Amino acid sequence: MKEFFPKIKKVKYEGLKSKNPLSFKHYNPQEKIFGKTMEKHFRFAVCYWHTFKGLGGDQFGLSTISRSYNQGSGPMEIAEMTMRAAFEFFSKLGVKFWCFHDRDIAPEGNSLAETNKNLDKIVALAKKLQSETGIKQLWGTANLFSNKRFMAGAATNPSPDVFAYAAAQVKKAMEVTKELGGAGYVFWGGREGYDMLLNTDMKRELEHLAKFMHLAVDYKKKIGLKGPLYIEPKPKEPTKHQYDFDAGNCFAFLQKYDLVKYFKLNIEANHATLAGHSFQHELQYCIDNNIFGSVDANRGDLLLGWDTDQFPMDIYEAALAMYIILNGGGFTTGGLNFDAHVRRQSIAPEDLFYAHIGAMDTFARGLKIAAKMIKDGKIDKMLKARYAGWDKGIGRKIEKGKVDFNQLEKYALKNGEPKLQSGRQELLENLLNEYI
Ligand code: XLS
Ligand code: NI
Ligand code: NI
Repeated sequence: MKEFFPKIKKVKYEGLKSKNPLSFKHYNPQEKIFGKTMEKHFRFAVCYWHTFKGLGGDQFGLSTISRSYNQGSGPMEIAEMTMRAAFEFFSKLGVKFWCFHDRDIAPEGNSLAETNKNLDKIVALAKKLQSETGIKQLWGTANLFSNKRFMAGAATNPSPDVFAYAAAQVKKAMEVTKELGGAGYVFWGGREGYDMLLNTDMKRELEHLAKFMHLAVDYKKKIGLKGPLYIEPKPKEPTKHQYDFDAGNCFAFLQKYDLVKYFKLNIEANHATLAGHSFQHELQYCIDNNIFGSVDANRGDLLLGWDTDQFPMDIYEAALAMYIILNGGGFTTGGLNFDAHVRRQSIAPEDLFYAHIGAMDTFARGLKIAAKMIKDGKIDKMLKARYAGWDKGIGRKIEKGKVDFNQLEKYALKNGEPKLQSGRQELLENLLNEYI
């Protein structure tokens, strides 16, 4: 069998002493943390679009990267070679999951029927490779944003014909996900948003979006697709105002349209920061509201204002994220998908490995640091102490709904000025640095 990464052998855990850049220094899949292997903690996934279809193009220039699997006599041959290259990559890297959009893996034909046929052919190959390698699909999704037919949205398009086309595409993508045993299904509302309100009936568009989601729920039940549906929030890009702005905004939408029980969220780090939140904020918000599902791990750039989708190499960020995820009970059906691409100057095939190895090691360190933070318990103790007033006396009465404004006024008049307590931010930052 032809190898697409002939210079790369299976990447192994070699520990800190190793000088081999193609080895893990921290990610040891079988090492247990809190009784669970690292492999199970993370459920790492490689994304197909950036890793195999991203070739370094940007708004100012075309591709910089050429891959051996991207040269062939036609789009179907390229699709097949890319799929084989992808499974070679997953196996050598040692990840157990992958994620893809329908259009990443197979080209569009001249009609929807032909497109579906192309997809079926490649899915059959993917299924075979999955069963040969034991690698599974973390989630499936449909690309409802690249083709020009979706320029004004998919489910929120002013035209019902586009809505119908998008529905047909999602129907098929859900069938494919079922066929491959995917553990979930993602909706990222690529073009679901608007650029100006003078040409947009926002209320109607959001109602259509809800309708679309209900139809998806019905179809999921009908075909017995397992795992949750996920919404992936993002505040802007490609549209100026995306409807799934952030976790809070998605939760309001899900509640208003009676969809909460079918959906969880897929939180992407770079989308969180674009929305003016931290990655941790979005994770905590989801956990607190029981809508935490999966993660698209990446990072943005402080100096750039767009979705740079860089590999997550920041140990602080990874530690804080893992602290929240661990405290929240960890992943169940979801996992950690690297929605990230190598920079356009990183043109060598081995750069794909360096990127993923570095990111997996970063998260492994994050996990170990988070486990130390939890075991030590100092941070949690300080947090609890800060709210201790609510466990007794007047605090307890308020929480239990036992007092009204009159009684609270009486209490305030009698007790006078509340005693202040320090928030201890610097001390906490020092503590965090100690764990790191
Ligand atoms: C784009 C999104 C996209 C989703 C899947 O910004 O992150 O890649 O994860 O459609
Ligand atoms: Ni994403
Ligand atoms: Ni993104």
